[in-house]
Amino acid sequence: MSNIDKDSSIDWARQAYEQLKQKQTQEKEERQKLEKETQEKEERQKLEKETQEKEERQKLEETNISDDDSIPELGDFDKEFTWSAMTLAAQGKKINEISLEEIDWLSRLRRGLEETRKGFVTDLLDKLGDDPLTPETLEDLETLLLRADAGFDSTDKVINALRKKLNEEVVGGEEGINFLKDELRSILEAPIKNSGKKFLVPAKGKLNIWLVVGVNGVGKTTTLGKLAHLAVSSKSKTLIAAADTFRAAAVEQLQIWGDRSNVDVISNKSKNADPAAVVFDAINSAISRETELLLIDTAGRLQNKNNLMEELSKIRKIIDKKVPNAIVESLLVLDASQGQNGLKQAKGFARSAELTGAIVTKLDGTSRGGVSLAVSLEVDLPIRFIGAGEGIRDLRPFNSFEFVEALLADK
Ligand SMILES: Nc1nc2c(ncn2[C@@H]2O[C@H](COP(=O)(O)OP(=O)(O)OP(=O)(O)O)[C@@H](O)[C@H]2O)c(=O)[nH]1
Ligand SMILES: [Mg+2]
Repeated sequence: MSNIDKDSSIDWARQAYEQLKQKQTQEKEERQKLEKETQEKEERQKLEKETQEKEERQKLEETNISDDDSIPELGDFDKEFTWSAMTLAAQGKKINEISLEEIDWLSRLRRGLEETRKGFVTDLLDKLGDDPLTPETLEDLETLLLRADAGFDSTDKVINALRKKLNEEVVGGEEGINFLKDELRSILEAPIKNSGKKFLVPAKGKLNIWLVVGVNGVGKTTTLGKLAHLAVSSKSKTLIAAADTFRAAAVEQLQIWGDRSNVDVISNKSKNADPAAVVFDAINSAISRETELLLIDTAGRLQNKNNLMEELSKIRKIIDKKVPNAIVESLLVLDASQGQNGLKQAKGFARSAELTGAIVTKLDGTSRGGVSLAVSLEVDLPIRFIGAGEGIRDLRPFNSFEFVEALLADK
């Protein structure tokens, strides 16, 4: 190798060295950047989880604070009271038979349905006035029913009946409203009549098992807590099974509701406990305690939808095998604010969860209360209870007369 050659080879080598050095630095920087990003992501996730857990804890604590909201108080003698009392009187109640619980609930229901009513009835009543019904009012009514998420089938049924009546005679405003109320009631009543039970109450001296099912967040656990309160108020020996073992805070949430009504909760706090095993234990306890009503809370979300249905049928098998004589109800909880989506859920669950009834929650603050009609007509499910608020008293047995009156209440 000549000197020049040697020099240029050193040059070449230096350049190569520099290049490698640069590459190494670059790679090192990239590695550091990646490590930093991963670390930041992990920290962010940790923080999010902590915030979420903190929020869940806070929510649980808040539920705990408003502890004695189980006893209603008599409010003012106002329009709300008068309306509630008249609604009870219209069902044949005598003055001395009217309870504060009923008045309190009707006022809450009326207030709860305000949003649905605003978008639906107030408009209609405004348009109608005292004038007779016209084909145009029917068109308006059609739009309003659909907007309240009553669904196409219910809307068609009501509009066709009204149209038929209108073709036969002149229908005054008030008469039209009364006819409408009858039609709505008959839709809601049909599945209740088919079921042979006007109201769902636990049979005395027997084991009744109510499975509370539904997609996540619709209000299953809250509803179950309120059901426990209702059952205890009507002196049924009650027990709760915490079969939602998927969500970490579920047992704690249920325990709070159990404490509020003085009802024991059977649970298994270990991670990934088998829900069917919890139900098995709960049935054993129910038998030895001579429980009349066993309420079972179930998960709303699992890894996928098939798992959820499989889990429900596994629970059901345990019940059928262990206590074949128990009176079992499978109650689907529906969030009214989800409107037509709830209808889809109902159809899905009806296929695989042997549903016997529905509970419509969150009727307060939604304008989609009409979905109750769609569920009755299209899924033929009797609505058994309705919830209109987060408090312990905000759930009552479903009464189609009161529901329709509250939905169509005058301003
Ligand atoms: N406004 C209102 N909120 C309600 C009603 N029922 C339940 N909620 C609220 O809805 C939220 C979810 O309720 P949960 O009872 O935890 O629902 P869940 O179906 O058990 O949820 P998962 O167990 O996660 O599937 C809570 O914040 C409840 O307070 C109701 O009738 N009205
Ligand atoms: Mg729950």
